[in-house]
Amino acid sequence: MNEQQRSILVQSASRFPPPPGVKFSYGTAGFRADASLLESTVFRVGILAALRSIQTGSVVGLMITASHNKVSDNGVKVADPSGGMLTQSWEPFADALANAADPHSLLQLVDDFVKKENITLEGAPAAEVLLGRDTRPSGMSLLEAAKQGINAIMGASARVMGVVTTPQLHWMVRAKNKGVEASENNYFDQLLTSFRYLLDYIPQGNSRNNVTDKLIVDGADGVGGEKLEKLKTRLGYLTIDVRNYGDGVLNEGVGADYVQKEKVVPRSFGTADAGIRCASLDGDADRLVYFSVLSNSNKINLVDGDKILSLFALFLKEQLGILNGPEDTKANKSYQASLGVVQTAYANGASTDYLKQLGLEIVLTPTGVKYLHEKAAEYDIGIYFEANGHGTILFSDTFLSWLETRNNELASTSEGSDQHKAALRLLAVSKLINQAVGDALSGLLLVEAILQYMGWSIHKWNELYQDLPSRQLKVKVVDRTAIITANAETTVVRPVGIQEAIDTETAKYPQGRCFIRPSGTEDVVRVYAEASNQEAADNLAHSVEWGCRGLVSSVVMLGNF
Ligand code: G16
Repeated sequence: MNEQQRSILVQSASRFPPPPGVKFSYGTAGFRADASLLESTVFRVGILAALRSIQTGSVVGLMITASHNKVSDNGVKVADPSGGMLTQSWEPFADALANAADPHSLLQLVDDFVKKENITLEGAPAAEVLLGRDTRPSGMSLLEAAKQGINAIMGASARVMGVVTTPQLHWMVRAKNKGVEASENNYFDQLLTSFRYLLDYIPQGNSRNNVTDKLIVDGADGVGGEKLEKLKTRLGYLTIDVRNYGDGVLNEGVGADYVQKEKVVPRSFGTADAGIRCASLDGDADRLVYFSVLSNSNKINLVDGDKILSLFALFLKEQLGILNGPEDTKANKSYQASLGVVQTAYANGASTDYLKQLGLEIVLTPTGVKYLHEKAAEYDIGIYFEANGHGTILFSDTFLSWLETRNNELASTSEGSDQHKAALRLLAVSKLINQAVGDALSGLLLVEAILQYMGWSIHKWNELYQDLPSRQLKVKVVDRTAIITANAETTVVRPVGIQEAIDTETAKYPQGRCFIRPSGTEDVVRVYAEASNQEAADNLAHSVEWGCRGLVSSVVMLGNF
């Protein structure tokens, strides 16, 4: 780094001193904390994003959001040139940068890092970072801090995309690096065109008349509701009633996280909505769950991420089957696409059993889209979903180029045949569903198109399998980092003794399953329990929660279990 660059860095950093006594960690989805603590962190992530853009010679993204967290929190994460999450190899640098005590230690860190990564700052091609934020009031000043961080690296510039959903920003980064204009209009166009394509290829008999065209969506009082309001005016078919799109408090008694965890109706929904298909987005619209309201209480029938995954898996498997044609002609088709499913330990046991029965390969990873996405990318078609509604479908380049060729062949030899339509549907899905990250808006349109295709109501969909009763709780402990897990978070390896205690407790319940893990987005330990009936699942979760309350640093009060 030359002297001018060094002095710009030190001067800018001195305007953003870190809050004393706070340790930041790039967790499940970037940095998250009370918004008042985040200015220095966001500024420093701006520096990191600019360096990543210079190193890769591509556009990267920086999103300011705390997604499902409460409105007073905020957060920041980086989208890599592919549109996916920041490469994990840069996370230790992000941690070190966020925790550097003063501008000179920050300068030293940057100096060491650019040498280690062979990043040449002098004469580097212009770097660009797309900046987005959700609707949190703290977002505006944090966006300014991010801009200053980016500008502190010579040759780097920020392009403000404004208030966008997290998946929109990821989509824009990916699009820009593929030479497509990164605009909201283009994003909506792509979604709408592929959605209409899918509707055009619904087999006769499975007609739209079998499914009600009405959908009610809870926008979590965040950015997703606002965007859906815009999108729906261009949909043509499907009446969407968007509720909670900005008047109330973000994520308070609303949103996908609330609905999925509490299993009750969100604000503005009630028994008058019983029987209608409903969906809920989270605060930055990267999660989606469906539900139907029960007629006699505030309870719901939840259709979670596992069921969305199952619906997608069923549809894609069927389309691949049609495309391949009858068994005896398979030899001619040369390409058997691999279809894989990725879940986490939160996946309901009944969903995993169902997917196994479909004959699918299932892989488990730790919580966090960055892990699931990486695994899903190993297949020709990789479907990943967390039970909380975060997920997407990835199509490999190899498979897509084979599919394009096959589609062209079919168009000339048997246009309009079942095989040709299956090829067209698969291509449309690959364009509709966000290839960068889980996206509630594109996921919602795909669900709607598949329900139309199947001629299914939400109730019929929900009957694919019956969830095992489960309960999720969160516990405040003294130090959640004292808990270390292994085996995709299903086993606690430290503190020693706690896993045995959980196992002993779990063994008391038929079909019992239970695990604990430290959250990467909130200062809590999460407890998940599943059992043959709701009371048993609740009891198991509560007794393990009670045991966790005894976690003091690395000392476990096993007697509490
Ligand atoms: C983020 C991640 C998800 C994860 C969720 C909860 O979601 O993107 O992969 O499931 O946090 O993580 P944890 O249990 O570690 O707090 P979001 O929607 O908040 O960005």
